[in-house]
Amino acid sequence: MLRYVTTNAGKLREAESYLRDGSVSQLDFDYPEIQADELGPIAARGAREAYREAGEPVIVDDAGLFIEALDGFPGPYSSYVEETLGIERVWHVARDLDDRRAAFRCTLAYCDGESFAASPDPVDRGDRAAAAATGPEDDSSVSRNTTDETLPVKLFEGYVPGRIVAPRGDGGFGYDPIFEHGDETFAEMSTERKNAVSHRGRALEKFAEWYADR
Ligand code: ITT
Repeated sequence: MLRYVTTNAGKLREAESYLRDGSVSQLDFDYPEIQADELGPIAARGAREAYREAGEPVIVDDAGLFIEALDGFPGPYSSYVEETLGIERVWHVARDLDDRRAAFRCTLAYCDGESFAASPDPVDRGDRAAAAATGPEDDSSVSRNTTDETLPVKLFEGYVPGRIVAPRGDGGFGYDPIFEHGDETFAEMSTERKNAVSHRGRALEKFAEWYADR
């Protein structure tokens, strides 16, 4: 069984709705998130940790809100900022900006302990550099399944542009009420409608296509 690794019920709802066939079940595992400027390395490291915990195929979902005029803030720190500031105050910060364009990004990381064509660098440059430094001369560190650091991980990315607005809507979760795409906020959309346009929906689409061939 494929395990969707998240503590966030909203993410799970969207993944279950997209994949529909009951092929995923939640693994409520709070993997240690490394500090990084990009989502890829965080998700890749998380997928390895989660695979070690679960012992079966896992997908880790790391997402964030990137506000253009704030150089991508809160980005990979979105979770911390939601917990500390809260979305109302993120709206207050964005309210005075001339340009309120923003984007959601999602990176899904898949790991099943097997060898496959893993995502290339710079996904986990640090891990592979470390493996290369201690391992043999050839590039077998990419495909061998010997240590957590060398477990292959496949990444799928999704992106959706929008803008920050005053909170509207009761659906969704997290930053959805302050993120407008078209003339609706994500919190005003049904799960299916959000999945059809969202960062997570796009990443799930890429994953589902790849997984069907696996
Ligand atoms: P897990 O790590 O356990 O999956 P999390 O909620 O901490 O749960 P992230 O670190 O990926 O997950 O999320 C970063 C923040 O972005 C967090 O505050 C989420 O609520 C928010 N977020 C992620 N996806 C979102 C979405 O589709 N709509 C609105 N907010 C979202």
